[in-house]
Amino acid sequence: MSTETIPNQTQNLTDGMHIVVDALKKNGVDTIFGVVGIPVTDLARHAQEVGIRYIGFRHEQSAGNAAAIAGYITKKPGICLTVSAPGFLNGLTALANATTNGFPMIQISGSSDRAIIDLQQGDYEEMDQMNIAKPFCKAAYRINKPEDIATGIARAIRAAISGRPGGVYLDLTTALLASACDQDAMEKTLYTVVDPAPASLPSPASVDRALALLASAKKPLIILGKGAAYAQADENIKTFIEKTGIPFLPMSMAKGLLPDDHPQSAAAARGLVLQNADVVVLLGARLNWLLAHGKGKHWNPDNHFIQLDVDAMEFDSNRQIEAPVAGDIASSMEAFVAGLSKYPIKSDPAWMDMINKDKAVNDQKMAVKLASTAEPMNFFNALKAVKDVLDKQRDYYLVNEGANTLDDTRNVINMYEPRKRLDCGTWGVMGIGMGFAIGSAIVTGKQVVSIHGDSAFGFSGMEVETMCRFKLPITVVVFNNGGIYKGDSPNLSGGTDPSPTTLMPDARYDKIIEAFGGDSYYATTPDELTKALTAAIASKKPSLIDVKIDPSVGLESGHIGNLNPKTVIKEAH
Ligand code: ADP
Ligand code: TZD
Ligand code: MG
Repeated sequence: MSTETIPNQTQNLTDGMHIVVDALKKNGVDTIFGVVGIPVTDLARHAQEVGIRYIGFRHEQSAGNAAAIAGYITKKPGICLTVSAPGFLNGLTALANATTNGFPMIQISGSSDRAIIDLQQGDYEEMDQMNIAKPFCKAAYRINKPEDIATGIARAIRAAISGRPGGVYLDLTTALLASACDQDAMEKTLYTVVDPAPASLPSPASVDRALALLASAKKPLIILGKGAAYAQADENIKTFIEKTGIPFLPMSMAKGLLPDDHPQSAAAARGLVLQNADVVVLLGARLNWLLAHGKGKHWNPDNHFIQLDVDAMEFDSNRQIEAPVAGDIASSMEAFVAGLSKYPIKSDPAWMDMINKDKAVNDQKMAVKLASTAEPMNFFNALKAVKDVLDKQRDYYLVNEGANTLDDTRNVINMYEPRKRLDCGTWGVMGIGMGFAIGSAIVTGKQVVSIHGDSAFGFSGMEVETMCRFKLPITVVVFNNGGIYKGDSPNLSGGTDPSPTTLMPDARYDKIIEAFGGDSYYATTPDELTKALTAAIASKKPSLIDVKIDPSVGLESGHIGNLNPKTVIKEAH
C-alpha cells in the first residue's frame, strides 16, 4: 500500500490554523492583539502555546488600535485578530484609522463558509468580509488553501510596511483553518520575508533641486510630521536641522522627534512661521486639513514647498510642490545631510530672532494661563499640575484623546523623545486612547500616561479591565468636565433631557478601576493632581485619576471649532 493512502501512519498531520501560526512566528510576529470566538479561538491558544504573546481585549476596535500603534512604534506590522462578521466590523474602524494615519497593521479575521456566503444562505456570522474591507485598507487578501499560507502572510506583511505603511486585511476562512495538511510538507513552504520594507532612495537630482531651493530661502521652515517620526531617522534629522539652523514645527505626533525645548523649535510661534516662511520643507507631513491645506490666511501664499515623502502620489495634493523628493525619509535625510557639503545652508539668525520674540510673547501668555488658581480646575491649571510631574520623567509614552483635553495637552505638555506622543491623529478619532495605551505598554514595557477627555474615555473605557488583567504600568487620567467639549450646555427645548454635549456631571471614573483591583485617585485641585500622578507613576501599577474640571470651560470642538458648519444655532454659552 502506498504511503498516501494511510496518511496517519506515515505523515505528521496538522491543519491550516497551525501553519498560519508557524508562518507568523517565522516572520517575527511576537504579539497578537484580539478578541477570540468562532473560528479563531484555537489560533490564539496555539499562538500563545508557541510563545507569541496574546493580548485579549474587550472590544476589537481597541485591539486594532493597539495593533496599529504597536506597528507605528516598532515598524513591524501590528497584528489584530478578530472573529467573523461583527468582530470583523468592530475591528474595521481601527483598520481604516491605521490606513489613514500610515500605521502598519494587519487585521487577521476568521470568516465563515465561502460557498454559503456566496449564495447568501445565512451562515453563522455570514459576511463577504474581504470585499467589505477593501475600501478601508491598503490591501485585502484571502487565503483559501494551506499551501498558500506562506504567500498570504508575505503579501500582508509587505503591503503593511512597504511604501506608505497602512492597514491590511487578511481573511482566513473556517475551511482553511480546519484544512488537514501534512506538517512537514507545509513547513517547507514557509519562509521569512526578505527585506519587507525595502529602502527607496531619492533621485540625486530631486535632492539637488530641493537643497538648491532651500539654499535660496530667507525664511526657511521644516515641518516634521509623523512620517518623519515613523522613519526612525532621528539622528540625521537632528543633524540636518542643527547644521542648517532652520526652525522646525512639529506636527502633533512628531513632537519629541527633536525635544520641544530645543532652541530651534517654532512650536510656540506656529502662526508666525506659517505666515512668514518662504520655503517650507514638509518632512513626512501631509498638507491636509491639519495644515489648513497650505492655503488661506494661515499661510504665506508666495511660499515654495519642498516635500519628502515615500508616496509620490502625495505631491501636489493641495499646493504645488516645487521640489518633490520621493523616497523613504531615512534614505532621503542621509542624502540631505551629505548634500550639505555642496549646499552649506545656514538659516539667517535674524529669522530665528523674529521667531524667538514671538515665542516669548506666546510663552508669557501661556504662563499666565498655567498660573490660574481657578477652582474647580480649568484645563490649564490642571495641565500645569501634570506638567510639573511629567517634565521630570522623560522615558514614558503619552497617549492623548479628547477635544480640549487633546489640544490643550498638546500645547502644554512638552515631549522630549521621538514617537512618544500617541494621539487622535489624522482623523481626530475618539476611542483610540485605551488601545494605544495598552499597545504601547505591551510592546515597550514602559510607563504610559494616558490623558483622555471624559467623553473620549467612554469610547474604550472597559479596556481598563484589560490593562488591569495584564498589570500594565498605565496611568489613565480622565479630564472630567462632564461633557463633550463642556458639561453645562443647555437643552435648547428647555426640557429636562441632558443636552447633546452633556455627560454626567458628577461621574466618578476612578470608581471603574476599583472593580478590577487597580489604583484609583480623585483630584479636585492642582496639588491633589500632582500628588496623585506622582504616586500613580511611582507605583507602576494600573491606575486611573479622575480629574474634576470646571464643566463651563471647554471650547466647542477644542481648537477646531471653525470646522463646524456655520448653522444659525449657537451654543447659548
Ligand atoms: P502628520 O499628521 O504628522 O502631519 P501625516 O500622517 O499627514 O503626518 O503624513 C505622514 C506622511 O509621511 C505620509 O504622507 C506618508 O506617506 C509619509 N511617510 C510615512 N512613512 C514614511 C517614511 N518612512 N519615509 C517617507 N515618508 C513616509
Ligand atoms: N466619534 C468619534 C469616533 N470621533 C469623534 N471625533 C467624535 C465622535 C466627535 N468628537 C470629537 O471630535 S471630540 C469628542 C467627540 C465626541 C469628545 C470631546 O469631549 P471630551 O474632551 O470629553 O473627550 P473635552 O476635553 O471635554 O473637550
Ligand atoms: Mg469632556
